[in-house]
Amino acid sequence: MLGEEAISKLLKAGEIAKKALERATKITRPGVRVLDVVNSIENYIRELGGAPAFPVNVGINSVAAHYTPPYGNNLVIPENSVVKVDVGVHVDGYIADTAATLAFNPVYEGLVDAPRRALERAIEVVRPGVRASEVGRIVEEVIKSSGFKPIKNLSGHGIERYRIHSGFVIPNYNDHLNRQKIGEGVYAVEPFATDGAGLVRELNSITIYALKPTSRPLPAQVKDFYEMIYRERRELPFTTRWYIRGVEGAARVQDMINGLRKARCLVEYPVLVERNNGIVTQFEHTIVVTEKDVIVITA
Ligand SMILES: [Co+2]
Repeated sequence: MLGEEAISKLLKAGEIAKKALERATKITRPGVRVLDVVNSIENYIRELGGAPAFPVNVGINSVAAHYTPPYGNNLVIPENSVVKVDVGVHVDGYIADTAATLAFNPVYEGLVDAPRRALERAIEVVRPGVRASEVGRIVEEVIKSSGFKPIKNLSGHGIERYRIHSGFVIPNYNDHLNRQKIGEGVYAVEPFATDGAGLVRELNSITIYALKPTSRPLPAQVKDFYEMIYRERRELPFTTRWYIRGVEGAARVQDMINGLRKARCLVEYPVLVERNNGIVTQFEHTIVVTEKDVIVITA
């Protein structure tokens, strides 16, 4: 059950996420440093009274998700690229998640348009009692009829307080094995399309992490670091650049990450790339479903 307070915080998170994504689409262009984009958006989220629900993700070309630039990184948005920006905002743990794709070459117009229209069509059917697989069926149909493939191993998701992925999966295809039905709650719908294989694989590179609670006592070297992040974020994703103060600090924070991994209290999110290096496009909105209403809080 979503109470009045929860709904008002969700609406606020949605409003901030929408504004942050709008700013992202204005400042993201070829030649701009990706690190400057994410810093600007994350600061803007804080200025507006929210906090990032996860580090701003920027996926260039075949990178589908889970990349944020690390501290000091000089990656620049390339000419003719396709860029996805995925923004999450939380207000007191209530999360809004939204994404859009920008293409800097008109040849990609169709590929960008496919998940945008799939999202529009999918949102129209979301209401209590509808199967998640029905949403997926529509996403698949729209993307395939545009001549592209949906990415099958990426999906939309239920959202709970301080939890980006509740365990509820909204597939991007007609997944007959998924018997879940939409009920009252918060859902992110996020169609991904590609001209590649329609699957992502993990790279070795990791820039996004989350804490994993443990019942065992934490080693002394990582205890303060763990507790500082847990107080602020609980199990919401974070990135190391948020905690680095200067180049010397970078080595210290990396030691902390290694310590958390060793203590088995770290979740790592490898960068996801299209299996055939196809170009990937994505749009995403967060939807609040109540008994009476279906509200797209990021639109
Ligand atoms: Co999402």
